[in-house]
Amino acid sequence: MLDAEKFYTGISQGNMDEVRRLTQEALDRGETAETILQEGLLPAMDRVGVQFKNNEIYIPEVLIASRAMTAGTGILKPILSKSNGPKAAKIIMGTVKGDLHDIGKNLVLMLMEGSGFDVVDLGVDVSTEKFIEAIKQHQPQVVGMSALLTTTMQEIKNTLDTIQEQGLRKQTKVIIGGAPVTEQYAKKIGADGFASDAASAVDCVKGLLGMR
Ligand code: B12
Repeated sequence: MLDAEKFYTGISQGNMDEVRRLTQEALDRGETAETILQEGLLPAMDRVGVQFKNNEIYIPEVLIASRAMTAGTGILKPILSKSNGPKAAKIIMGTVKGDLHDIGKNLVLMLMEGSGFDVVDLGVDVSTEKFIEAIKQHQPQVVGMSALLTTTMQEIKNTLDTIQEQGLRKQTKVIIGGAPVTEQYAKKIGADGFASDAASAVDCVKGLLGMR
């Protein structure tokens, strides 16, 4: 059993060493990386998110909590992104312009990599121009865009429209996600796929590429 409370304490206090230790200890006990993520790290970050929303904590606390979260996911990365066999397809992904949130995007990329995809991480605050340039350079089968702010969601549409205008949609499927993004929004702007979490994102891409 995972002690979710300990993960919460470590993350909320920004204690990177403690979160690394708890993560490693759970792995050593035989817990799977998925369980540690779903029952330890993610619920802790959710609680931090609620406190942030309620103005009980502020940006500096959220920032140190997200660093501690990343310390934990860093331990899981080699496991989540380990895959055998040939690369399935190429996927590039970035967080849209004006948006610096990357924990969710990074998780999606880790699981994609672990499912055999060749991944290219464009980072955060990625402009439409940078997405277009990267599509031309890498020729990916899938482009992923992440947005965590209602104010930056519009950037997804702007970039999608430009990808369309430049005739790059024929070769590239576009999937989108992030806390404020919904299936309905994805449909409205004409994206090929949406997923609310990293595991569903892998399923969504496999479906789009006819791999299921
Ligand atoms: C951590 C955090 C931060 C950190 C980010 C650190 C980092 N390296 O990412 C810091 C402190 C920098 C930050 C800053 C800000 N933040 Co902030 N932040 C959060 C917080 C608490 C957690 C986000 C997170 O990492 N969640 C965990 C991950 C795993 O979940 P996720 O991102 O949703 O990703 C999953 C899915 O959405 C999906 N997914 C994600 N991307 C993609 C992409 C694709 C293609 C697919 C298919 C799926 C997918 O899969 C992921 C894995 O399961 C949220 C609260 C919340 N509950 O979301 C607020 C939140 C997103 N932030 C918020 C705000 C307002 C801000 C600031 C504007 C605050 C300010 N006043 O300055 C700034 C903006 C900075 C900027 N320009 O981006 C608001 C947004 C409100 C809104 N609706 O617009 C939130 C919702 C908090 C709140 N309730 O008020 N933040």
